[in-house]
Amino acid sequence: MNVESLRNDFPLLTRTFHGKPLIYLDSAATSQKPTAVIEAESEFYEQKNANPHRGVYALSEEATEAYEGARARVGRFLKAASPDEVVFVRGTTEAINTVAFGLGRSVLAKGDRVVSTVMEHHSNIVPWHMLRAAPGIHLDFVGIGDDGRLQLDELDRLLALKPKVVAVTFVSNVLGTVNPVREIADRAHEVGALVVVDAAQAAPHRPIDVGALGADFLAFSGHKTLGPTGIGVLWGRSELLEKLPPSEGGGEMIREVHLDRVSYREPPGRFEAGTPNVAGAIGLSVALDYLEGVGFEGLAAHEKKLTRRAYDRAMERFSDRITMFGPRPNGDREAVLSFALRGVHPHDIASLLDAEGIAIRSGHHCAQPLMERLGVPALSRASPYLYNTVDEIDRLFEALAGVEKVFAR
Ligand code: C6P
Repeated sequence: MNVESLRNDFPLLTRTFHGKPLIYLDSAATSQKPTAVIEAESEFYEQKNANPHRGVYALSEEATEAYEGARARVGRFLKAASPDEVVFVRGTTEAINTVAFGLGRSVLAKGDRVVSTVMEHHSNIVPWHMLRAAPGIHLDFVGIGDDGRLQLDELDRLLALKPKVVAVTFVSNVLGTVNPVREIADRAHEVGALVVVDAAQAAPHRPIDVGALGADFLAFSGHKTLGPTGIGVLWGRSELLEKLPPSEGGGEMIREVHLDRVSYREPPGRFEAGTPNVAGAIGLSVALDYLEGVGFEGLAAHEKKLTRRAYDRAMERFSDRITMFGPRPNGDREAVLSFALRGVHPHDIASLLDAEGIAIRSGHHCAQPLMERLGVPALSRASPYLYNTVDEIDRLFEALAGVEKVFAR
């Protein structure tokens, strides 16, 4: 993987802020986009724009073909049994809401249990929370150990209560922990639970094989995976999607509408009410081409190197004045680097780094239960990706040393 030449594919990385070249370290929030993705979106609008599935004229048929081609591309990315298992949605949030509310109106009844974990993003907690009111489910959470990994013995204890659903993130957006999804799915299936996997932070970094993972439903967002905003994917096993009631009603998702009754199309159309984000779907398919063209093996090696460098620099410069969260750098983890610097609030860190052209995120990272578990109000988070260099990691830690000095005065 040649990072220097690959950076030329990302026009935004040439920007400067406050007179300094941008060092973008917030890819877990959203990735930057390669020119190929940006051009694919504008090419759709310049050449193919029409409402898919509606017109019988040639232009609409081209739009339909491009949209369905994108679906097939995503299907191959996920190693889905069929493109019909791929539902286009706005992002991970909409995907999990679609599953939660669909199950809430079909599989789940009052008193049923759903198991999630304390390391989830709010989008894999709040929809389930909402089902506490109706149909009236119980929600249980698997905790984490001090090593930032799920306590699987606790999962076993909760599985003994026979939950109907286990909803788990593949990779934590705060800790970088990679959860053993296959093992969790096997244990969940033994008690008959459905397994919902949040792959928002996994899809950008590792190949996904939904069958090998043992998932029943899986969600990811295009914008974290080099693709456009406003497009994401809900994948579901065919026989489960067929039984899932839609959460939204409207155009194109129906088979027949009468004044006294309505029937729905087969999946995936049933879950795509209204005019879809065709340009976004095409952009996403090109993003996946780009990502697979780079190659996940090279990407993993590069991210490992950046993670290792960050830990080394953190220890050299700050020793026990810095706390790095999540599993140790040599284990199976992603390059999501959350940290706390003694005596400095994360928001001050992010603001002072911004003055150096460095973009990191600070806050609760939409994971308040995890912040509570870690005993912190907020954290700083640097999340490098394929276009970041070792030099940028060094500059992050140099700038952090400057921040520390400001607060030592
Ligand atoms: N995390 C972050 O900075 P949406 O917003 O729907 O594309 O993705 C939601 C989501 C779901 N699950 C996980 C694990 C996530 O990390 C995210 C988004 C961003 O960490 C924005 S809060």
